[in-house]
Parts: sequence; C-alpha cells; structure tokens
Amino acid sequence: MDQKNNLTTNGDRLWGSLMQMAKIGPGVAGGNNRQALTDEDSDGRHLFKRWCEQADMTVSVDKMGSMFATRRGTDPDALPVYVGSHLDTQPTGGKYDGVLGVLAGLEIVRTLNETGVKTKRPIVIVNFTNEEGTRFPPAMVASGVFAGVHTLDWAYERQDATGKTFSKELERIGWVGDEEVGSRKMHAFFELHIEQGPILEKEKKQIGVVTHGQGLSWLQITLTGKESHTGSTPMPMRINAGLGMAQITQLVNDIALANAPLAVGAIGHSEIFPNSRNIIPGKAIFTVDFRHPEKSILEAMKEQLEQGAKDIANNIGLDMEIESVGGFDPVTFDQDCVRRVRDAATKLGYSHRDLVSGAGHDACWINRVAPTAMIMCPCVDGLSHNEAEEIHPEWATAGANVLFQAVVETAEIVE
Ligand code: HGY
Ligand code: MN
Ligand code: MN
Repeated sequence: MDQKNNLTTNGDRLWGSLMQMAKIGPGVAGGNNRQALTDEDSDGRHLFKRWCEQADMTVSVDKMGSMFATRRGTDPDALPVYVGSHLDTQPTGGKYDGVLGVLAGLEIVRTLNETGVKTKRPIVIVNFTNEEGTRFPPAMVASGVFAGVHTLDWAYERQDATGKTFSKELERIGWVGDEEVGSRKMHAFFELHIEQGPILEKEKKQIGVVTHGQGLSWLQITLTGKESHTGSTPMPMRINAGLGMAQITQLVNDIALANAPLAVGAIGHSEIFPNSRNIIPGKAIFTVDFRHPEKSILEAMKEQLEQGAKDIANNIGLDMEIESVGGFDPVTFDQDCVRRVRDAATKLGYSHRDLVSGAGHDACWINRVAPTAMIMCPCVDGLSHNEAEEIHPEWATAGANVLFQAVVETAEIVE
C-alpha cells in the first residue's frame, strides 16, 4: 500500500485539541491571553507535554524554555525533521496564532502512531518560547537565540513592563531546561500558521505556499519634555511629550503610505508619563513597527522616520532617544522545502498560491540554520492579534494535511 499517499490527519481530533488548549489562558472576548512565561503559559506547556508523552514521544527543554517532543525514527543518527511554532499568545490574542502549528505537528504524530507508519528520520515537534515578544520584546526571541541571532544572556535580561526579567520569570514557572540552545541540528523545519491577513480568504485559496517573509523593524522612541500644569502653563511655554508622540504617530502613517503598496507602519505600544489628566506629559515611550519585503526600502523608511522625528522633537523642544528593540531582514525560504509544500498542496487537490508572510514567525529565524518553509491557511476577515480571530475547521485540516505530506516526504517513510 502506498502509505504516503493515504496519510491524512484526523481533523476532528485536531480541532478538539485546539479547543482544549484554548481553554487555558482565556481572554475576555472569546480569544486567549496566554502571554509568555505566565502561569497560563506554563499550564499550556504542561498540557502539550502530557499530550506528547501520551503519543509516546520524549520531551526535552532548552535553556530558553523551548520544548522539543521527539518521535523516534528508524535511523536514530539521521537528522530529524522539525515541525512546530509557538503556544504563547498576545494579551488579546486568538486561539490559532502559533497554536495551530504546534498542535498540527502533534496531530501528524498521532496519525503516524495510529497507522503504524515509521519514518527513517525522527520527527520533532517544537514549541518556541515567547514568539510574540509582547511581554518581553523582541518577538521570536527564543528561535532567535536558537539561530544564534541573540545571546542567551541578552535574552535572559529582557524585561517586561514591571521590570521582571525573562530569566527570573522562566525560572518562576519552572521551565528552564538544561539543553544548550541551538545545540540541535535540523534536517528541515516546517511551520504551519494562519495567514493573519486577508489574501487567501479573499481569493478562496485553501493553502498559502510561503516563499518569503517581509522584513520587520521595531524602533522604541523615548521623548522627554517637561511636566507642567495643563491649566496655567501658557501654550508657548509647553514642552509636551504627548504632542510629540501624536505627531510622530502621524509621521509613521505618512511614511508607510508614501512607500505603498507594500509598506506597513503603526505604533502598537505606547506609554505616557505621568498620565495624569491635568499634567502636560513630560515623557512618552512608544514603539514603531515598520515592515516591508525589501530591505533597502525598510532602511529608507527608518531614515525618514529618524529625520522627521528629530525635526518634530526640535520644534517642540523635546529630547529624543531612538533604540532598535527588534527586527529582521526579509527572508527567502528554502526552495526545496517550498516545492515540497507546493507539491503536497497540488497532490492533495487543495487550491493554493504563493505568499509573502506579512507577520514574523519563528521560521524566519530558523531559516538561517536549517532548510525551512511555511504553510498558511486562511483566517476569517484576515483578522489576527484580536480575540475574534477565527478559522474554519476544514482550513485547519487542509493546512495540517499539507504539513503532513511535506513532513513525511522529508522524513522518508520506511515501508
Ligand atoms: O509580530 C509578529 O509579526 C509576530 O506575530 N510575532
Ligand atoms: Mn504567530
Ligand atoms: Mn502573533
């Protein structure tokens, strides 16, 4: 029997696992708030670990807390095929961002166990710590350490808004592993992820074959002015950090529109001090998120921002600091892996199209150390990083089946 061609996942079981994981760290509007290194993150990790052990896998953890669940291959010396994503979510996140990629990996192993199919190469499912970078910037920090982009010490020093460090919080939830980060060698890495954009749904395509990932730049700006009374301070005397933030917010939008149609820019994080109704803000700290598929244009956008923000600060009399707090160059995924994904979608009869990922993913860093490709499924209204994020079960199943075919093709079934 040509086992390979008849391997498809159990969509109901995958959906059931997604809904069970979604119960951990519920949001307030039907989504999830399972931020990195919180107790909820730990609970989700324990559930995933239990499921992996029930599927006869061994689970190990590295020093960044990333989890690796291994299904043995017939050749223990063969480099494994890795599949996975992340279980942490945004504070007002959805149920599928990251989680689909991890639990689809589990579904593949559950199906292989059920059918008794063996692969030459081991298969390893990964849960990368803190992909979102919302509590501890930058995004994709654990896969970044794995790929040698960040040092472990630098990552350990990252702080959340309350001053808690990454290392202390990882220790507190009991998920510091002993494995050196990045010591594992991968034959290939595949990541299934929801698109988080509108293209696939609009074009009625079931699968996105991700050929590239756009580049990202996070610039944290600190403006310092002078606190004073909102009532008695004459307008010409004010040094208003809040006004500077508002004008730079408009500048960010103008720069993105000026580099249309592919540039995007926004400010998602902002803090104003002292944040009192009748004190002119003396300080503003906020992060600019710029993205573009071409490195040269992303660099030009950053230069336009730095110049424009300097002029705004000078006009108001503000001191300004700009610090890069995250980012990565545009990514071109491995062509052989991408072809495997495209061939799998074709063989399974799914409608598909090539896609550039708008969001960043762990795959963007892993692509530096192993042949890597991504698969995307549509999401309703292209919405993500919103508790209303939604996908259809058949989209999850189609994505998992394409992932399955690409993984077993690469891991080599042993007849
Ligand atoms: O920011 C990103 O693109 C990812 O969702 N962390
Ligand atoms: Mn994600
Ligand atoms: Mn995300």
